Amino acid sequence: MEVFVYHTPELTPADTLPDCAVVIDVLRATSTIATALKVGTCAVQTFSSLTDLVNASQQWPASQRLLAGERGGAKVEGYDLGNSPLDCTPELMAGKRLFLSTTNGTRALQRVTEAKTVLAGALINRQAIVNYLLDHQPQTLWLLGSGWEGGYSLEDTVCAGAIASLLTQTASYQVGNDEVIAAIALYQQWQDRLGELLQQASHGQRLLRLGCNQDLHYCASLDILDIVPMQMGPGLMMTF
Ligand code: 3SL
Repeated sequence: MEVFVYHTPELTPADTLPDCAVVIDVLRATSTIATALKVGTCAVQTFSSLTDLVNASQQWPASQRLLAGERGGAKVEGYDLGNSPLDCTPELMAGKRLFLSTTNGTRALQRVTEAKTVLAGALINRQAIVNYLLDHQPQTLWLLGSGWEGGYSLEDTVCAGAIASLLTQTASYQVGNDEVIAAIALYQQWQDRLGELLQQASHGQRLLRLGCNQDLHYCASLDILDIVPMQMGPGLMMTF
């Protein structure tokens, strides 16, 4: 088995897909997807386009849907929610379908939507994702960071390193590209100060300016959710 790290969707090879892709958007789309599923939403349907989201959500009864939209870190006007995992309470989510569009995370999910298996990974569900990968052993694995508008994101790469460091300690997974080694080194340097790293990251800074301090604290918490969000249809994330 070979593991590859790609920092952004733009850096992935154009004409191929892996057996399994773990899409990572620590701040905050994949942290939100994992949390929403953990607290009882039936499914999270993801869209890169807000228009597509609105059209699809209208096929669903109003009492059973929630619309979550984020652009530039802020909630899209008129939507029920933005993209804060802390808004995902059992009271709000239970039994509902969450329709979600974010700046980068949902776009990264779209890049690999045709892969055989697509998972949503974050620091909060890192161990659950690793357990799945060790049990299922896909031949080729991409750890795909969402980045920010085509650029590198520190927090996604540290999460890729957190996953890869556990996988490559086993005999099952070989290093597929240099980015894996760099991501592991980043994680090893910051593993005891993940909160501090997220605060230094440019998107962390953006969210701090928007008052999202608690989100950063939560998204930096390692291995707190035992949940594996998996794509069950195009863009449709459910629990495994
Ligand atoms: O870019 C994204 O997909 C979002 O996760 C960004 S934010 O953290 O909601 O601002």
